[in-house]
Amino acid sequence: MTSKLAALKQWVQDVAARTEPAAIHWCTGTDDEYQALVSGMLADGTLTSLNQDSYPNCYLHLSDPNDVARVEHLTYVCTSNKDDAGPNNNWIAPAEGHDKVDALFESAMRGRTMYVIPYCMGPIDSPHSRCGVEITDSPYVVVNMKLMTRMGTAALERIEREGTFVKGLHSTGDLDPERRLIMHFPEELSIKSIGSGYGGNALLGKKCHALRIASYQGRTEGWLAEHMLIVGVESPTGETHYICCALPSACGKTNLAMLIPPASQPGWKIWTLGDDIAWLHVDDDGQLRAINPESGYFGVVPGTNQKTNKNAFDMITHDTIFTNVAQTSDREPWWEGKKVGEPSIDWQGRPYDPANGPAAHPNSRFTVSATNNPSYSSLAEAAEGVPITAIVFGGRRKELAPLVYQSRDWKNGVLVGAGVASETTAANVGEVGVVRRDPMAMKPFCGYNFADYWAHWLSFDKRSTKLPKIFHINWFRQDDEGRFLWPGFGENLRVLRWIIDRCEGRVDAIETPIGFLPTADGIDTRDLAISQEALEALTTIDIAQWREEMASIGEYLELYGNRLPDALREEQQRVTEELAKAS
Ligand code: GTP
Ligand code: SPV
Ligand code: MN
Repeated sequence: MTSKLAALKQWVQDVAARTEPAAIHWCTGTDDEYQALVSGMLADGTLTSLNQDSYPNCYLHLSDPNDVARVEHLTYVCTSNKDDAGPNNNWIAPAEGHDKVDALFESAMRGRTMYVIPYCMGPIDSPHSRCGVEITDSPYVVVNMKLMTRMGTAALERIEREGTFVKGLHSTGDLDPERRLIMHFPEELSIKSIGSGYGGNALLGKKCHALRIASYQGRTEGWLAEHMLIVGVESPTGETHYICCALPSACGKTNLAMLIPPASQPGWKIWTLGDDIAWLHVDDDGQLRAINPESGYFGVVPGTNQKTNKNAFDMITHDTIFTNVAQTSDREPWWEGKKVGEPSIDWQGRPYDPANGPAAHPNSRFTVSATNNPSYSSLAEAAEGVPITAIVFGGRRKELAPLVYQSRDWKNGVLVGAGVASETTAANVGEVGVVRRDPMAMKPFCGYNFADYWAHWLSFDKRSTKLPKIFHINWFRQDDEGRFLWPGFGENLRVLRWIIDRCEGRVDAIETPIGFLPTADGIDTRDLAISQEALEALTTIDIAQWREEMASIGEYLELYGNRLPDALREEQQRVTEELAKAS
């Protein structure tokens, strides 16, 4: 063991001394290791085998009913200075944070195996990738990390070369929500998570490392870690544009990243680079480029069917781990919106009874390797990433936000991102459907003060000579009866095409105080089943409503006090004045 790995070994020993596992297993990431872990979990009931004829190598995990989503109220960013975490984060001083969480780790792994998982976020040879090691007592976490990250020996070799890695310590503990904490120590590049086995709380490479810790690192190192999908849109003439799109949790990233062009759009192709997280950096030519730190998907299951997302529907028929879905009588996985089969056993393992609510949990998830996705782009492995044409922000809004609009310039685009609001979803515990501010879809994930984050975003104006254009989308506008105005899913390609045409200067737009909206014929609506009224509602704005919205954005920004960048305050004031003039 080299001196660089000695630090890792020492940490593993220290953790073992505190948590007292029965055994320690260093993960290599091989298929044999995966199969052995699956067998062990099938034997002890952690996993159930699904129908191996129709769903080969698919397994079901039913989690504790108290442990089915992220827990933002139990998630902390522990910086030395409270203001560095900002009003957007829960905070405790690092020493106190360590004491509190370490107490819960005392003997937490007694009788269990402790797994040491070296992993690499991003292509294994990319200079933009970052490594981590997660220590966990959950074999379910290990198999998920195997599907979601470049895990095992190659990552350990990179750690040995570089000598640096993010330390993530995880234990499922006793799953008591009172004894659950997700703690981040960005100054130490470390994470401690206990009391939950659920995705974002337990797969520490994902939100904890690749967003909270990485966003903090990105600020000091000059890059961005974002809650964004990366998608390639190839035209019939073979021109491909790459777009990054930030949408809050359960607001359509996975679906957009692998959409299938409708029959009315012949010759168009979609390539998936990533469905949840993008790391963005400026290359030597001043071009913003993105890599996806992940190599698999932890996706929302409900709503996935042949029509909405055939790519996902097909890719989860084999080599998939399902969490908290229902089962049919012949042990196929079942969920609301699947459109085939009937539930027989619900997500809590009970005989299905509609009186108990949905058969699958609304936040039930699939875990699959990206290689299962037929639209996976080989460029997802490119060390330099892909050049980004457009950045798109969005939210889930019944009202107000139009289908799509373009910001005026970078500064205005940062305001558009900072002003994002969205209805809450089942991805976090708590009330669903409440509109809240979710700037850049990063409210739960930014590892430092949003004011400093917006300043960092604004600074890219000077770092890059080829900045992408910034847009805002909303697939979720509803009519008075609660029906979606926009058909969504594959038809969203029409909006992506408008975005690309705007970037290429190929289509006119209507200038409004909030930005540029499509003209009446701006979006291709050929063969689209949509009424003229709906289209008009989707592509116009209500100035009075927007004056209220901009005032509310102004109040929100002021929560950040004198750390708020002047440029953002001025831009909010400028738009406020434009709206006043227009009314
Ligand atoms: P996270 O993994 O939580 O970050 O979610 P996500 O942003 O990847 O969301 P996902 O694509 O999984 O979609 C969440 C839910 O929104 C699913 O139930 C989808 O069926 C639904 N959805 C996605 N795209 C659309 C759309 O264009 N229109 C409508 N009406 N629903 C959509
Ligand atoms: C999200 O909640 O945004 C997810 C799922 O992508 S989790 O990994 O749990 O964060
Ligand atoms: Mn997400």
